[in-house]
Amino acid sequence: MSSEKLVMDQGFAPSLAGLGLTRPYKRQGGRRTGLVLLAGGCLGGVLVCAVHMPLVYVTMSELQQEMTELRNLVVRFLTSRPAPTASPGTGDRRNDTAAGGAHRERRQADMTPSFGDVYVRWGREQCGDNAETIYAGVVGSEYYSHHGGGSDYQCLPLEDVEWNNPVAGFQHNSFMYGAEYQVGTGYFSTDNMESITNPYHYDVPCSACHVAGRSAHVMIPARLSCPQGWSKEYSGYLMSAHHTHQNNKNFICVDEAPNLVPGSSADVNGALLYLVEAQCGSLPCGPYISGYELTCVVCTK
Ligand SMILES: [Ca+2]
Ligand SMILES: [Ca+2]
Repeated sequence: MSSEKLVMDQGFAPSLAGLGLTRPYKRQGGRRTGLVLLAGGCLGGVLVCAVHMPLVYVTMSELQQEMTELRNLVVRFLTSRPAPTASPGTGDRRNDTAAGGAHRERRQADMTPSFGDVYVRWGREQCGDNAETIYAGVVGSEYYSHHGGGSDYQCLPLEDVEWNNPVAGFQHNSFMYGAEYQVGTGYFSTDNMESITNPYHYDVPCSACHVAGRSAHVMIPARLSCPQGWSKEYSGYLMSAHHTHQNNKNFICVDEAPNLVPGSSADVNGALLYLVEAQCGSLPCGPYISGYELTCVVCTK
């Protein structure tokens, strides 16, 4: 029995035929460049293997060709399988009706990842046209002259405030106060102040905003416009605490045409908001001019 016949008789070639490979291997004595020893199940010595297992001689070019065919088979097998996330129901597989198509579209829509980003619009009780107002609120933080406590400004909702086992009176020594504008006329637009022209001492609204289809936001100080490729949410003035006050605050971007909390003109202090002026010398004096009030913009992408 020739080596070629041995291969065909002992099942190796039929097993390839089952995978779609029907071309038999041929011995080519002059160009034996490769040797494949099928040793699966062979626990004996080399001679036993020689008797019970086929030695298949193939040229390297034939081996490469067979490997290409195997790879193509695997690719066809994998690409012919339906994607798990888009797999329709049994009824849909049997009958591609309009209802089945709608069902598939609905399932695909349900599984389409939705994403977005959130930011606070300081000074405005509603978000812009392209954003959803998650809630409207008022700005709060620790009292301006307290040495400790929280430091950053918060946007506290006005509606549906919820408590959990509250105890009347003060026991815990950390506080939240409302915030007031500490800025007079001449900077902010009065477009959204009703008939009021001076925002000084008025309390500060805010809104939490969700923008769909965006994955990032950035507040850029000293800018009123966004870089190319970014969408402007709003712009305004940079504000923070007075530099001599004991309670440090963060910097926030307050809308250039802010709202005022109606009826809040009383000077009761709390957390305070001041415009921020540049100090050149420590900042580069090229772009930054000492005494100028810093602007800001919030951008999404
Ligand atoms: Ca006030
Ligand atoms: Ca100034």
